[in-house]
Amino acid sequence: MKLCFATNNAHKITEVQQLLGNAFEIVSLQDIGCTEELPETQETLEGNARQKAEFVYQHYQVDCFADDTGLEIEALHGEPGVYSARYAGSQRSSQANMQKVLNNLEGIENRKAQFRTIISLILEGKFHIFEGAVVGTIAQQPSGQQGFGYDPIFIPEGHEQSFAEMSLEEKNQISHRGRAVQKLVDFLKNH
Ligand code: ITT
Repeated sequence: MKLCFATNNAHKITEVQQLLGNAFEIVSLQDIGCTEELPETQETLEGNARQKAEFVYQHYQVDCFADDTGLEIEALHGEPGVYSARYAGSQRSSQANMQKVLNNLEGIENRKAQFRTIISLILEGKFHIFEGAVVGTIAQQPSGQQGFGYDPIFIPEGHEQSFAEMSLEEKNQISHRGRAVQKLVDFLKNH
Protein backbone atom coordinates (compact mmCIF):
# COMPACT_ATOMS: atom_id res chain seq x y z
CA MET A 1 0.00 0.00 0.00
CA LYS A 2 1.29 3.46 -0.94
CA LEU A 3 0.79 6.49 1.28
CA CYS A 4 2.17 10.00 0.88
CA PHE A 5 3.81 11.41 4.02
CA ALA A 6 3.13 15.16 3.90
CA THR A 7 6.33 16.41 5.49
CA ASN A 8 9.42 18.39 4.52
CA ASN A 9 11.37 16.86 7.39
CA ALA A 10 13.59 14.01 6.11
CA HIS A 11 14.26 12.79 9.68
CA LYS A 12 10.57 12.11 10.16
CA ILE A 13 10.46 10.06 6.94
CA THR A 14 13.42 7.92 8.09
CA GLU A 15 11.80 7.25 11.48
CA VAL A 16 8.38 6.43 10.08
CA GLN A 17 9.62 4.24 7.22
CA GLN A 18 11.51 2.12 9.78
CA LEU A 19 8.26 1.69 11.74
CA LEU A 20 6.03 0.93 8.78
CA GLY A 21 8.23 -1.87 7.44
CA ASN A 22 7.49 -3.41 4.07
CA ALA A 23 3.71 -3.49 4.24
CA PHE A 24 3.44 0.22 3.43
CA GLU A 25 5.47 2.25 1.00
CA ILE A 26 5.96 5.90 1.85
CA VAL A 27 5.74 8.31 -1.03
CA SER A 28 7.39 11.69 -0.42
CA LEU A 29 6.14 15.14 -1.40
CA GLN A 30 8.89 15.20 -4.01
CA ASP A 31 7.58 11.92 -5.46
CA ILE A 32 4.13 13.45 -6.08
CA GLY A 33 5.63 16.68 -7.47
CA CYS A 34 4.69 18.87 -4.50
CA THR A 35 7.35 21.53 -4.09
CA GLU A 36 5.30 24.17 -2.30
CA GLU A 37 5.71 24.87 1.40
CA LEU A 38 2.90 23.19 3.32
CA PRO A 39 0.63 25.64 5.19
CA GLU A 40 0.96 25.37 8.99
CA THR A 41 -0.95 28.35 10.34
CA GLN A 42 -3.20 26.79 13.00
CA GLU A 43 -2.86 27.24 16.75
CA THR A 44 -2.96 23.56 17.71
CA LEU A 45 -1.01 20.45 16.73
CA GLU A 46 -4.31 18.88 15.64
CA GLY A 47 -5.11 21.87 13.44
CA ASN A 48 -1.70 21.90 11.76
CA ALA A 49 -1.61 18.15 11.20
CA ARG A 50 -5.01 18.35 9.53
CA GLN A 51 -4.08 21.42 7.49
CA LYS A 52 -0.95 19.78 6.05
CA ALA A 53 -2.76 16.56 5.06
CA GLU A 54 -5.74 18.44 3.61
CA PHE A 55 -3.47 20.64 1.50
CA VAL A 56 -1.87 17.58 -0.11
CA TYR A 57 -5.18 15.77 -0.59
CA GLN A 58 -6.88 18.79 -2.14
CA HIS A 59 -4.03 19.56 -4.55
CA TYR A 60 -2.82 16.05 -5.42
CA GLN A 61 -5.76 13.69 -4.64
CA VAL A 62 -3.59 11.03 -3.01
CA ASP A 63 -4.06 9.11 0.25
CA CYS A 64 -1.76 10.85 2.70
CA PHE A 65 -0.88 11.57 6.30
CA ALA A 66 0.86 14.42 8.14
CA ASP A 67 2.59 14.68 11.52
CA ASP A 68 2.64 17.74 13.76
CA THR A 69 4.79 17.50 16.84
CA GLY A 70 5.46 19.75 19.81
CA LEU A 71 7.64 19.74 22.91
CA GLU A 72 5.45 20.77 25.87
CA ILE A 73 7.32 21.91 28.99
CA GLU A 74 5.36 22.03 32.25
CA ALA A 75 7.19 24.94 33.91
CA LEU A 76 6.86 26.98 30.68
CA HIS A 77 3.07 26.43 30.59
CA GLY A 78 3.25 24.05 27.63
CA GLU A 79 5.75 26.08 25.57
CA PRO A 80 7.16 25.77 22.95
CA GLY A 81 4.27 23.44 22.00
CA VAL A 82 2.77 24.19 18.63
CA TYR A 83 5.50 26.84 18.12
CA SER A 84 8.36 24.32 18.57
CA ALA A 85 9.83 24.75 15.07
CA ARG A 86 10.15 28.54 15.31
CA TYR A 87 10.65 28.93 19.07
CA ALA A 88 13.85 30.99 18.69
CA GLY A 89 12.85 32.63 15.40
CA SER A 90 12.02 32.04 11.76
CA GLN A 91 15.42 30.52 10.96
CA ARG A 92 14.09 27.29 12.57
CA SER A 93 17.47 26.47 14.14
CA SER A 94 17.46 23.45 16.44
CA GLN A 95 20.54 24.76 18.26
CA ALA A 96 18.91 28.13 18.93
CA ASN A 97 15.61 26.51 19.92
CA MET A 98 17.33 24.22 22.45
CA GLN A 99 19.36 27.11 23.84
CA LYS A 100 16.19 29.15 24.35
CA VAL A 101 14.60 26.25 26.26
CA LEU A 102 17.70 25.88 28.46
CA ASN A 103 17.84 29.64 29.11
CA ASN A 104 14.15 29.78 30.01
CA LEU A 105 14.55 26.87 32.44
CA GLU A 106 17.63 28.28 34.17
CA GLY A 107 17.15 28.12 37.93
CA ILE A 108 13.85 26.25 37.58
CA GLU A 109 13.73 22.88 39.32
CA ASN A 110 10.70 21.42 37.51
CA ARG A 111 12.07 20.14 34.20
CA LYS A 112 9.13 17.87 33.30
CA ALA A 113 8.17 17.83 29.63
CA GLN A 114 6.47 15.74 27.00
CA PHE A 115 6.71 15.31 23.27
CA ARG A 116 3.33 15.00 21.61
CA THR A 117 2.67 13.95 18.01
CA ILE A 118 -0.60 14.19 16.15
CA ILE A 119 -0.90 12.24 12.91
CA SER A 120 -3.75 13.07 10.58
CA LEU A 121 -4.60 10.58 7.86
CA ILE A 122 -6.79 11.10 4.81
CA LEU A 123 -7.70 7.72 3.37
CA GLU A 124 -10.23 7.38 0.54
CA GLY A 125 -11.34 10.92 1.31
CA LYS A 126 -12.02 10.24 5.01
CA PHE A 127 -10.17 11.95 7.85
CA HIS A 128 -8.66 10.07 10.84
CA ILE A 129 -6.48 11.18 13.74
CA PHE A 130 -3.88 9.40 15.94
CA GLU A 131 -1.93 10.67 18.93
CA GLY A 132 1.26 9.60 20.68
CA ALA A 133 3.12 11.12 23.62
CA VAL A 134 6.16 10.43 25.79
CA VAL A 135 6.92 12.09 29.12
CA GLY A 136 10.41 12.90 30.34
CA THR A 137 12.67 15.69 31.54
CA ILE A 138 14.75 18.44 29.98
CA ALA A 139 18.48 17.85 30.52
CA GLN A 140 20.85 20.53 31.86
CA GLN A 141 22.74 20.49 28.55
CA PRO A 142 22.50 18.86 25.10
CA SER A 143 24.07 15.44 24.55
CA GLY A 144 24.15 12.97 21.68
CA GLN A 145 24.33 13.16 17.89
CA GLN A 146 21.44 10.97 16.74
CA GLY A 147 17.89 12.08 15.99
CA PHE A 148 17.01 15.72 15.34
CA GLY A 149 15.35 18.83 16.73
CA TYR A 150 15.12 18.84 20.53
CA ASP A 151 16.34 15.22 20.92
CA PRO A 152 19.69 16.17 22.58
CA ILE A 153 17.93 17.80 25.55
CA PHE A 154 15.04 15.34 26.09
CA ILE A 155 15.49 12.38 28.45
CA PRO A 156 12.50 10.03 28.36
CA GLU A 157 11.18 8.79 31.72
CA GLY A 158 12.87 5.61 32.95
CA HIS A 159 16.02 6.29 30.89
CA GLU A 160 19.36 7.97 31.53
CA GLN A 161 20.15 8.88 27.93
CA SER A 162 18.70 11.62 25.76
CA PHE A 163 16.84 10.65 22.57
CA ALA A 164 19.92 11.85 20.66
CA GLU A 165 22.06 9.24 22.43
CA MET A 166 19.73 6.41 21.36
CA SER A 167 19.62 4.46 18.12
CA LEU A 168 16.73 5.04 15.73
CA GLU A 169 15.17 1.72 16.84
CA GLU A 170 15.44 2.58 20.55
CA LYS A 171 13.87 6.01 20.07
CA ASN A 172 11.10 4.61 17.87
CA GLN A 173 10.15 2.00 20.48
CA ILE A 174 9.25 4.57 23.11
CA SER A 175 8.78 7.87 21.31
CA HIS A 176 5.74 10.07 20.73
CA ARG A 177 6.00 9.48 16.96
CA GLY A 178 6.59 5.74 17.41
CA ARG A 179 3.40 5.47 19.47
CA ALA A 180 1.30 7.54 17.08
CA VAL A 181 2.59 5.56 14.08
CA GLN A 182 1.79 2.27 15.83
CA LYS A 183 -1.85 3.42 16.10
CA LEU A 184 -1.79 4.40 12.43
CA VAL A 185 -0.41 0.97 11.46
CA ASP A 186 -3.02 -0.87 13.58
CA PHE A 187 -5.75 1.14 11.88
CA LEU A 188 -4.39 0.51 8.37
CA LYS A 189 -3.98 -3.22 9.01
CA ASN A 190 -7.62 -3.50 10.12
CA HIS A 191 -8.91 -1.34 7.33
P1 ITT B 1 6.91 19.20 8.70
O1 ITT B 1 5.94 20.21 9.25
O2 ITT B 1 7.26 19.44 7.28
O3 ITT B 1 6.47 17.79 8.98
P2 ITT B 1 8.69 20.24 10.78
O4 ITT B 1 10.13 19.98 11.10
O5 ITT B 1 8.24 21.66 10.57
O6 ITT B 1 8.32 19.34 9.50
P3 ITT B 1 6.97 20.03 13.11
O7 ITT B 1 6.30 21.32 12.84
O8 ITT B 1 6.12 18.88 13.53
O9 ITT B 1 7.81 19.54 11.87
O10 ITT B 1 8.15 20.14 14.18
C1 ITT B 1 8.13 21.02 15.23
C2 ITT B 1 9.50 21.14 15.84
O11 ITT B 1 9.69 20.07 16.75
C3 ITT B 1 10.70 21.14 14.90
O12 ITT B 1 11.60 22.10 15.40
C4 ITT B 1 11.29 19.78 15.03
O13 ITT B 1 12.70 19.81 14.91
C5 ITT B 1 10.89 19.38 16.46
N1 ITT B 1 10.62 17.95 16.51
C6 ITT B 1 9.63 17.27 15.86
N2 ITT B 1 9.73 15.95 16.12
C7 ITT B 1 10.79 15.79 16.95
C8 ITT B 1 11.40 14.67 17.54
O14 ITT B 1 10.97 13.44 17.33
N3 ITT B 1 12.47 14.88 18.34
C9 ITT B 1 12.94 16.11 18.55
N4 ITT B 1 12.44 17.23 18.02
C10 ITT B 1 11.36 17.07 17.21
